Amino acid sequence: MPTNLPPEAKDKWAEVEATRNPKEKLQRMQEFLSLVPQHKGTLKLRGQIKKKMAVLRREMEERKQKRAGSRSGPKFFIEKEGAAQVAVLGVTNVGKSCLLSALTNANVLVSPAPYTTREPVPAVMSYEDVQFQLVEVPALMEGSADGRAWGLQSLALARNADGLLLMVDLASDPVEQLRLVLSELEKARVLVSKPRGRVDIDRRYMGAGLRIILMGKLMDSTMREVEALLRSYRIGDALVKISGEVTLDEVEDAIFESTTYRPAVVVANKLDLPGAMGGLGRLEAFVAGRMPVVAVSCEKHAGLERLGPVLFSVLDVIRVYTKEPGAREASRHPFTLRRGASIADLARSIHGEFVENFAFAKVWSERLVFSPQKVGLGFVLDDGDVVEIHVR
Ligand SMILES: Nc1nc2c(ncn2[C@@H]2O[C@H](COP(=O)(O)OP(=O)(O)OP(=O)(O)O)[C@@H](O)[C@H]2O)c(=O)[nH]1
Ligand SMILES: [Mg+2]
Repeated sequence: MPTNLPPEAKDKWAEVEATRNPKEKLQRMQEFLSLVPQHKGTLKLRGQIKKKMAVLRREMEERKQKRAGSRSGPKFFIEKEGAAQVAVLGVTNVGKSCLLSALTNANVLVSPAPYTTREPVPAVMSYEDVQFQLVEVPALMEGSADGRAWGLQSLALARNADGLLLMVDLASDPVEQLRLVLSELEKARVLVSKPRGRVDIDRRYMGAGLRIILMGKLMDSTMREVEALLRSYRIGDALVKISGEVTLDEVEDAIFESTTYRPAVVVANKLDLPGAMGGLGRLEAFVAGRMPVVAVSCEKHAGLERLGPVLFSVLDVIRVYTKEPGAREASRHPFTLRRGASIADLARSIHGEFVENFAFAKVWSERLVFSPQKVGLGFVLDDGDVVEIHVR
């Protein structure tokens, strides 16, 4: 539904974007909200802005605490490690800690009391020669996305992760639990199904001009209308990339906040409890193939062996083995990259100098007609490739 904002509101949003000082920004956002008409078409937008304001308020508070020298509560940012960071999400008591304790050597407290885990817990899970970092995220609940309890920080963790494990308890209405988690994620602009299209608005310095690159298809508008919409929000200096299938509403959404896509796997836990099989049937019907569903019992260590391969495939991880020029065999420890990575990405993850002084690379692979093949930085790698990099 279109928002049809009055011009004053659009002008005000341009002011919000131009304001750096958090306190003033908050003030302008409040003014913006008062200019947004209260009808169904603006419901989502108003929610979004309120959330942004809540985030800003919390950031200001944290900064204040830091300045005052007090320990500013639990640490919610987790440095990435391994091939990918995977956030373990769910309502309370579904067995998130139990999963970590079954798969990793993390020191976590598993307990029937609700809301036991109150800060994120990182741990490393190995699958063949790949390491995934699992992060137990403090439980989500109704209202997390509106700032209830530690909800905003938990959702920020999900947004920052490379993939998600959405965990439910098969013995207590798993469909309702999953619905809640998906709805809080959606409010935080995190999608678990690949969107049909995407809009990236990269704001540029004054005078840069407005450039729109259409790599996909506009479903209900013309380029001229897209440009008019952007200009009505005073966006005159930006690089806008549109890929896939995109509607005009989605362009407008992107002006306020971008949506991110995170691949997800549903972990259906407590398969050992009575009634779990019925729950699993209803859950699978609800998910309807949108994401893989892995049924497990963390307590009985059952079904867990499927998680590694499923994560490997949804996260599109590939393993590449490097070889020193002249050596007879490749290193047994692979570099892990995401699908689509090129020789340049590999070179960068070994050492920055490898890109600067790159001469050529040789690749051994069964998918090539001849091995080794001499390739350049742009060559796209695949799982199992053996690569030898030559520098000048
Ligand atoms: N029967 C059964 N109980 C389980 C299983 N996994 C976890 N539990 C129990 O469920 C309760 C909650 O487990 P936790 O791992 O602490 O759950 P959590 O999701 O980390 O919960 P919070 O951190 O409190 O939000 C504990 O009493 C566990 O023993 C399982 O596979 N089967
Ligand atoms: Mg826990």
